[in-house]
This record gives sequence, structure tokens and C-alpha cells, in this order.
Amino acid sequence: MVSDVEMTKIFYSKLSKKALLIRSLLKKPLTLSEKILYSHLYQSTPISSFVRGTDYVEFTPNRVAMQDATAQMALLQFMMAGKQESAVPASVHCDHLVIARSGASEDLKTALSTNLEVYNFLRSTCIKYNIGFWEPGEGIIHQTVLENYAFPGGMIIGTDSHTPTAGGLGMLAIGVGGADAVDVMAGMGWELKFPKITGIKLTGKLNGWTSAKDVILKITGMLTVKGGTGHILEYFGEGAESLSCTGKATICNMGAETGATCSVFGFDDSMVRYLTATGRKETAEIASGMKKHLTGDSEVYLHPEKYFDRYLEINLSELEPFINGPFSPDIATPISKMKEEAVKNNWPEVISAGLIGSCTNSSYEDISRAASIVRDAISQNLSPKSEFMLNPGSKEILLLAERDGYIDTFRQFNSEIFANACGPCIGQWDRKGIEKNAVNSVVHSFNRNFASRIDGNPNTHSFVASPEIVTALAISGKLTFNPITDSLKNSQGEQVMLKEPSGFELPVTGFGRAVRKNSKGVPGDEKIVIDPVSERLQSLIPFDKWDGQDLLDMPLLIKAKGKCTTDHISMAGPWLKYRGHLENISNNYMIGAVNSFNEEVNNIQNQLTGQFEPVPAVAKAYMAKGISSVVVGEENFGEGSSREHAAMEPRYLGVKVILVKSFARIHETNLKKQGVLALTFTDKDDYNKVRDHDKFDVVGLMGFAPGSQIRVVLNHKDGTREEIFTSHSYNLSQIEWFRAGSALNLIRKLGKESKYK
Ligand code: MIC
Ligand code: SF4
Repeated sequence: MVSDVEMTKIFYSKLSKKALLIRSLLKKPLTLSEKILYSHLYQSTPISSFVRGTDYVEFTPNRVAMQDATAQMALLQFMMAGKQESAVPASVHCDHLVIARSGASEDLKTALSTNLEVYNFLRSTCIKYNIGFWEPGEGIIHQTVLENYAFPGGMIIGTDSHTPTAGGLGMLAIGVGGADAVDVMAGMGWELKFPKITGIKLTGKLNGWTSAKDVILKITGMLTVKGGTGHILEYFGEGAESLSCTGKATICNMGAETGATCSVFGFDDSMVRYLTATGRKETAEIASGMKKHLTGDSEVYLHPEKYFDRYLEINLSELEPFINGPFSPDIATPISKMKEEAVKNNWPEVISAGLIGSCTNSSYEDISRAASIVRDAISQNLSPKSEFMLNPGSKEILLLAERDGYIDTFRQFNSEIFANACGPCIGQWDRKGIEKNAVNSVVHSFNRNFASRIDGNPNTHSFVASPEIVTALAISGKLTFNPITDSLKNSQGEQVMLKEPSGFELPVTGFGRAVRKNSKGVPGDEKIVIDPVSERLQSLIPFDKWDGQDLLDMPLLIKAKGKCTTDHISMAGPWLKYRGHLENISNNYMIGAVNSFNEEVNNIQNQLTGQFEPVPAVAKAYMAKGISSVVVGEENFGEGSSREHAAMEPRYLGVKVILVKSFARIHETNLKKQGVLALTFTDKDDYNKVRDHDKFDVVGLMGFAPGSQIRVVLNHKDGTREEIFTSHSYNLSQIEWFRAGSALNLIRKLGKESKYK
């Protein structure tokens, strides 16, 4: 395997030739997304023009990134693929498993001891397979990738839904499940339905209290949590060029909240500045020399409506700060309307905590701007009414913030500085000082705010805003405070206004450290230890292949009502510790989902006994008797995370079919890869026909073919039967995954036949 630097150079050295070829084939002006997609086709795929939104295409990404909570399952699967090393540069980042409790240094020490077994497993697996390993405390995957690995025009996949962050540096960066990472690390093509492309023109310039975060908060409100599905969001225009590279990265990061495949910006000066500041001047120079291949054609940007599948325009000069939430990132309220909306919806007005940082908003610019508000507040004798916390995105940023005095500023405000890790953003927050299940509001600069996510409390109303607005709201202590129009009473009893934030795009004296540290092994005989009695790690046993028969007499496990994200399907927080142990983590299956028959969470009827029990208990009771079952859900099922546990758990528990109104992209692929039949109601109203106690027959599976409809019979308890039709999006090779029992079974089989050795 070549080194990162070599890989980037080789990539650029071939780009002009590839670009010529693509142009001669497509014979039309090209978007940046198309340029990157077509220049990453899997070698053996013949070059042809693909139909966006229809054709499945195999790609060859330049690299793979994994974070500790998903890497465990990805690497457990990779170990079964029988390879010597990863075929492309790859890295693992220890960020999700650190619990935020008493501040960075204590918390890191605790993490190192409580997660020792998992870190040792990850480290030794990385050494064995020649994968970069970033120790806990080094930073959150997406910031580390942006600072070290991302490059304009490249393609990366990552086992985390916010992988698109690297789009801020002109890369197509796509979130996937671990099984997809295995494909790429095994040297196979990586399959994706050729995305549609939404063009988003940014005009004007940000000013005053608005920041890049507000661009994506507004867009998430416009597109909703499913409006981006199947699309790449491609940004352009003078407004796009006026944004910093890290601001662009924030916008790309949170594009995941619209369901978009990824988001991307064309190469510009902000990227040159960022690459140079982060010690990659050479990449900046090479990329500058081939700028025309690293951005969309001017004809496309002049007549966007002709070349994009959908087109939006946002004027940054007129943009207002937004506060999104609670419970969903697409409930977007402009700050000027918050007073009215909060009263109307009975949202708790007092803010108990304000948190900034995370992988979304922890750039030097974010931190310096938030610190400027704190400094102003201190100079005006204001102190924060809410708790105020920071979790920096990377060690690099923390060191710079310390060096340049920002951390001192936050400390003067009594702010807690957590480790450079995900922490509260993923429920790894041992929250104190608030009663259990108290109704309260928090505001943070993270990206997701699903119920219970941040602190496990379903009554915490969590709102998303820019770091600047979070800081201002934490000072005022009120959700309804608008720093643009409202004043605050200081300790002298005077009414004062906060000054508009100001900061630095990049540290004036540079990042200081040219190359970041990660340990990388020499592939070989490194011993990987999995204790057979471990509670945290468990070797995988291949799933059974399909027996060629129709699936009959399967009881309904749960008919889920309303929003069912991956957090509802496989909760995070305390459950993160079981991410390497399929059997143990399966005890959280669907414990957050609402049972449509009694509107209760984690309380469903066991068809064998008639008793009401938690979902995993019923699933296990069926599994113990060798009974397969079915799960039913509504729209955008599995939205949110890339965690494939949400697909492996049902597979392990004997759930054969997931039948829903619609799926989120990554979750649907994860289900297909793990051999669970992912079906959608052809007529969405048929969801209403599913009754408590139904038994399902899925018939005609021998004729399972791309585009076919699959007949499902609902056998009701009263002896009546209803037949409905279901649809699917499987192509031929995905049907093979189903037949083989999982995509991995197929890799193993093909490996044995030595086709991919
Ligand atoms: C998230 O933000 O939801 C996570 C936690 O980073 C997940 C990954 C995981 O569940 O491990 C994601 O975004 O994919
Ligand atoms: Fe971590 Fe939160 Fe970013 Fe996910 S969104 S990678 S949990 S910081």
C-alpha cells in the first residue's frame, strides 16, 4: 500500500488525463460532483455515462476512515475477509468512547483504563493490517481527517455519517457502514447509486452574528431530514468562496442531517490557506495548478437550473442566525421568531447548559469567535447564567486555543473543557446537577438533537445553533434571547448589549506542527486478542445463507410509530461500550422506538405468551424458538448514524424483514449488506393494515429480481388475511448478498475462490 502523500501525488498526476477522457465521454459541462465521481470509477468498470438516481456504480475511494465505536465491527468483519492488509490508506480514530465527566485530563485517564481492551484490540488490528491509529485524545475523526488527510478532488468513505465534513476541502466524503469499509479495504469496488445533484448557490457575505452554521441550519429546515436523500449538495457562487474552509466543512458536516449522500465545495483560496496552515503546502500548490478539474465548469454555475437536478439559492447577506430543534435538526427557527415559537410550543425558556465544539464546529475560527463574545461579556461585567462547556474537535485545535489564550478566556467563565472527543454529542456525558428526567433546554453547536441523545433524558429539549449563538444564549440563560436586539443586565445593574463576534479564520502564526502523530504498523503477525469471555468484544460468526424458501409465518416484532432513527434502533450513550460485541449490544434493539399499538417505548406484546415485554426480550424469545420475525416502520427509517449495529442486531436476533414506508440511505445499505430483507410499502397506506399479532408471509422470493414487487401476506389474529405489495431497491449483486446471507459471506466465498486475492 502506498503512503498518503504518494497516493495524493499519484492521484493528481493522473487527473488531467482522466478529466480529458471523462469530458470526451460525457460531452457536456460538468458539475464538480460528476468530475469527482467519474474520476473514481472502479478500474474494471467500463466508463460510460450513468443515470443519476438510477444506476448503481462501483467506485474506488482513495481512503477509508473509521471511528472507534464503528471500527470495532468494521475490523471484526475485515478480519473475516482473509486479507493481509488494507488495500487503501485507512485510519482509526479513538473519539466516541471517552465519557465527559470531570474535564479532559481526568476523563482521558478514565477512558484509557475502562476501554483498555477495546483500544488494545483496535491498535493491534491497525498494526496488523497497516492502518493508521489515532489514540484517544488526539481528536474527533472528522476534524483529524480534515486537518491531515482530506484533499481537493479526492474521495473518502468513513464509518460515520458525518464523514462529509471533508467536503469543506473539496473532497467527496461519504458516510457508510463498516461492511462498505471492508469492501474498500479488501480492494473491491465500492457500490453507490449514482447520486442526483442539488446545486446550492451562495451569494452575498456573512455578517454580524451569522456564521456558516446558519447556512446549513437554514438548509436543513428547507430540505427536512429526508430532503437530501440520494443527492450530493454542491455549493458554489461568490458567497461560497467568501467562506473559510472550516466554515465550509461545518456546512458539509451537517448536510448529513438532510439525508444527503454528501456535500462539496469547489477548490478555492480558502482551501489553499487551510492546506498551507495545516502543513500541506505542496498539496495546495499541486491542486492550484489543476483548479479547473477541482471545481464545477463555469457554464454549470452560470446556468445551474440546466445541470443540477434541483437548485437553491441563499443570500448570505440576508441570512439570520437560526436555532434548530428541539428533537429534530430540521425544526429551524430564525432567532427573531424564537420568542413567539418558544411560547407557542411551550419550550422550556431557561437554558440549563450551553455546549460548543464537537466535530461540527470546533475550528480555530469558531473558537476564536466564541471567545470574543466571552471576552466582551467579561469586560461588560456579565457572567453566564447557564453552564458553559467546550469539547474541542482535535488536539491541534486545543493546543492552539491554549497557546492563543482562548482556553484561559473560557476558564474565566468557569467553563468545563472536555476531552477532544465526541463526549456529550453522543450521550457520553455524565451530566450532573440536574434531576433525572427533568424538563429542561440545552443549546449546543453539535449537529444532532434527537430525543435522549445528549444526556439520555427524553425531557431534555436540545437545540442546535452556531457556537456564537450558543455562547450568547448561555450568557443570557434564555432560549428567547436575541443578541442582535436584546440587552442584558450586568452585575452593576446596567443594561448592556453584547458586541458582534469577531475572530480569525486561521491562527496568524500557523498551526505550529506540520505533521500530526498517528501510529501506523508494519503489516504482519501482530497478535489480535479477543478474550472469549469478554463483555466488550466478540468474534463474529458468519450469518446463515438464505435457504432458498419463502419466508413464512413470521410474527410481527414491533410496528414502530413515527420517527425511528438509528438512535431509537440501537441507542448510543451507555451502549457504546458494547459496539464490539454483537450479542450484548443486541440487548438494546429498538428500545427507543414507539410501539404504534400502545404508544409506549420498549413495551411490546410477545405473541407466544401474550405478555408485554421489552423489545429485545421478545426478540430473544422468538430467536430461542427458531422463529424469524418482522419489523415495521414509517418514513426515513434509520435516519442518522452510520452504525451498522442497527442492521446487525436484527439480523442476529432473527428479524428477517424490515418493512417501512421509506429508508435512510446508509441504514438501507447496511440492512442489505447484513442479509436482512429491506422492503418498502408500495402503497404507504398499507402500513395501516398491519395489526398487532400479525404473522407475515413473504412469498415468491425465488423471483426476487431488480425492480420486482414482492408479495406479502398479513395473517391477522382473527383468521382473515390481507395481501399487500412491497417494493425494494436491490440490484443484482445486492440480491446475491441476500442469497449468501450477507455481503461479507460473498467476499469470503470469492476470496476462497481466490478471485480477489
Ligand atoms: C453520530 O453522530 O450519531 C455518531 C455517533 O457519530 C454516528 C456513529 C456511531 O453511531 O458510532 C454517526 O454519525 O454515524
Ligand atoms: Fe462525534 Fe457527534 Fe461528530 Fe458524531 S456528530 S462524530 S458523535 S462529535
